Amino acid sequence: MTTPSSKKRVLSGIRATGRLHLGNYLGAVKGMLELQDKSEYETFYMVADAHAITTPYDTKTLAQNRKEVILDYLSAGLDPAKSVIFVQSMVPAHFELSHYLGSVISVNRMLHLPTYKEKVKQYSDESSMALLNYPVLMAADILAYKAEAVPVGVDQEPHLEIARQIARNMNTKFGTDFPEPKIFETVGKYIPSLLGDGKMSKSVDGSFINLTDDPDTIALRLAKVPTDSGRGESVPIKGSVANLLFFVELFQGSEDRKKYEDMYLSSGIRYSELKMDLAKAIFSVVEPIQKKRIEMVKILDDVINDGAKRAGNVASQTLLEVKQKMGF
Ligand code: AQP
Repeated sequence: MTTPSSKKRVLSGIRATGRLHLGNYLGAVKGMLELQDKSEYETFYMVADAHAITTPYDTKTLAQNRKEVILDYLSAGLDPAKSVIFVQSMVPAHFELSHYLGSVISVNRMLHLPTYKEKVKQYSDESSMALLNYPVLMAADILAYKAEAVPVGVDQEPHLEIARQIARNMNTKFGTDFPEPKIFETVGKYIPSLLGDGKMSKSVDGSFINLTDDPDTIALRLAKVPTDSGRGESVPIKGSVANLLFFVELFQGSEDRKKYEDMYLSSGIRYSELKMDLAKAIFSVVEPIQKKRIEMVKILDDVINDGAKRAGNVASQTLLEVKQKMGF
């Protein structure tokens, strides 16, 4: 098979299920930004609109969400001069490749994935074949570009393990030359929910802060974070207070965190003050992104059309190679 260019390829994507939150930004987009600036990488970043239909969705908002994610990408600093930015469904080779890749992984393996089991719990009446097939399509997304690095949050690691297994099986069975893709982690690889349990997630109300939130909204969301008396014999290591301290460290630094920990063990934390300072620190990170967003609307359609062509060229070449190797 033909080898990719001498540069290492990178693929990542975010589902078109709503506005990006701090978890998506810190866990995925920050890693995308870091890699697009390294000359040894060729970066492909998509909005995963076909993955959006694996959980209940609204046909009327899908088109809007698709554009919002690309706009969030551009405003956060993804640059079409450095990265191929595209819409997944505009590159049909992903879907055809997914079918071929599905032949080298077992149903049983998919049924036992923790990520699948969690989603089935969340959407028990609406868990579909598309949901079960999600990791195979994700493997196709990655392998279509023979990507070696995948900047995503750690919640995606079980899916990457599937992609590696599929790559190995394809190489052994059909003599393809897929690299085994590895996660590219960031400092914010796991951003916890504001509510205390689990990760920050678009589909869990009260768990997230969006990149597009204004200062009042951020303050309001933080105001709803459950707290305790602010004082105790040991600093909580899990739950919403522990998460607040994690956010303080992330946005204000470890010295501020230490200050609050000392207060917890002595005079007590006044959460209203902590939350006010934290809201300001978070807004200072998202404000420049929000300002850039207005400008980016002008180039959106060109980016989408150009990205589809550039991604399509690479993905259809891989598809052709796979089909030949598999006897089509
Ligand atoms: N809390 C998080 N911390 C770090 N990274 C995160 N990611 C998501 N949540 C966190 C990363 O963001 C990227 C996009 O994920 P996705 O498109 O699969 O969306 P998601 O994981 O489905 O995001 P949500 O918010 O949890 O959406 P819903 O609620 O719709 O399922 C991935 O790289 C992911 O790791």
